[in-house]
Formats: sequence, structure tokens, C-alpha cells
Amino acid sequence: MKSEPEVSTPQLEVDILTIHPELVRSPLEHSILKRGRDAGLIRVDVHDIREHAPGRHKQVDDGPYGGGPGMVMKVNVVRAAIDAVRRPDSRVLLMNPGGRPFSQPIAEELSALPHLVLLCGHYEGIDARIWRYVDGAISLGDYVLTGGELAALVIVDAAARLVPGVLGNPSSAREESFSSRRLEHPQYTRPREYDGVEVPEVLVSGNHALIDAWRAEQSLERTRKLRPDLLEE
Ligand code: JDE
Repeated sequence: MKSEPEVSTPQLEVDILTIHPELVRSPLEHSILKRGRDAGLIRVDVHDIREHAPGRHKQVDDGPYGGGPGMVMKVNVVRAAIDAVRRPDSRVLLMNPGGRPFSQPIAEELSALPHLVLLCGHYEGIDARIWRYVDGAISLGDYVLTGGELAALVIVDAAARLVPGVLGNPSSAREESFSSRRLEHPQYTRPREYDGVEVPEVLVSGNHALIDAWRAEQSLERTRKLRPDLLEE
């Protein structure tokens, strides 16, 4: 009887399409993302869009029809890069300032998908005919980056830490901060006194009911003061 090693598929698989693969790779090789990948909980691979450019010149961009500054990424090249990784269960997302604003609920939604394809745009964008081949676009916020790479890394980081087992500690990532629409309570560690400032007495009292109540109150107070918008609705 033949026995094969049991290799389960990662909870979340991500393929990142970029013209700067080395820029994207290094952050994936550190800290929690590295651990999650090494443990087989997530798979993140980076692909060079240029490998899908035909011909000797490997041209990925060209000047815009109608004139104007900058370059536009070629639709045939980007589409070929998508098709090389896309599966029937993929969600293909474009990093773009015009996209759906990224948030913790979107990170939760993405972390539960089997396969994400993150497409990093560059220059003045991608030929508009690309929209037929993607499922949506995500924006990190109202500013323009030099390319979608840093945005894609933010999305991978926020989604990966929600995959069960990726964070070392068992206390659920979903319970904290933004999921409950509250800022975190302040934290302290040793020394007990630093530069004349003492750790709040309650935290060394050993009374856990009192500590929980103090933390909840601090959390609410900080949110009221710094991010009152989180408390509305
Ligand atoms: C993502 N928030 C901002 C930028 C771009 C003029 C100049 C540049 C089609 O793909 C892109 C992607 C990007 C990079 O992503 C961001 C971003 N969240 O900037 C452009 C568009 N117009 C186009």
C-alpha cells in the first residue's frame, strides 16, 4: 500500500502580480508573515508581470492614447499575468486609489477566501480594458503611491494575521481593537517607575475584575478622545 505525506493546502493562498517582485518579497520573509508561511498556514507567491510581456523588449507599458505624461500598463501583458495564476475560486483585486476603501471588515472577508490575486498597478495606471478581468479594486486611502506594491503588502499583512494559527497567541485577533470599534487600552511593562512616571496602581493590584473594568474604561475614553468617529453608528 502506498502512503503519501499529508500536505494540507494553506488556509489562505495569495499571488501578487508586480513589476517589482524583489520589493514585494522581502517583507514576506520576516516576522509573522514568514512564520505563517513556514508553518504552511498561508501561501504567498510573487510573480513578475514582465515575464508575460511578449517579444525581445519585454515591454510592459506604453504611452497613453490621447497624449499626456507618464506610461500606461499594457492590458494584454497584465491579463496574461492574471491568467497564469487565476483559478475558478480566485478573487482578483487591483490596488488602486479609486477602489473600495480598505478596512478591518474587508480584511476579515479576504482572510476567509481560498485564493487572492493582488494586482499592483504602476505608472499612470493600467489600460482601462483590464476591468473585465478583475473582480474589484481596493484603496488603502486617499493618497497616491508610486505603485500598488506597498498597498498589496498591507492587505496581505492584515488578512494573514486573521488566519487561525498565524498569530502565536491564542487570544483571538478578531476580538481586539478595530473589530470591536474601540482603540486598545494602554499597556505597560517593566520598570514599574520610569522617568518619574508610575505604572497605574490598578495594574499591579492583582484584582482582575478591577483590571478588566479599568481597561474597558480606558479603551472607551481613548476612543472618545482620539477617534470619536468609531463610536458613531
Ligand atoms: C492604493 N491607495 C492608494 C496608482 C495611479 C495616477 C497615478 C497613479 C491602476 O493601478 C494604479 C495603482 C496605483 C498604486 O496604488 C495606490 C493606492 N491605495 O496609489 C495608480 C493612478 N493615477 C494606478
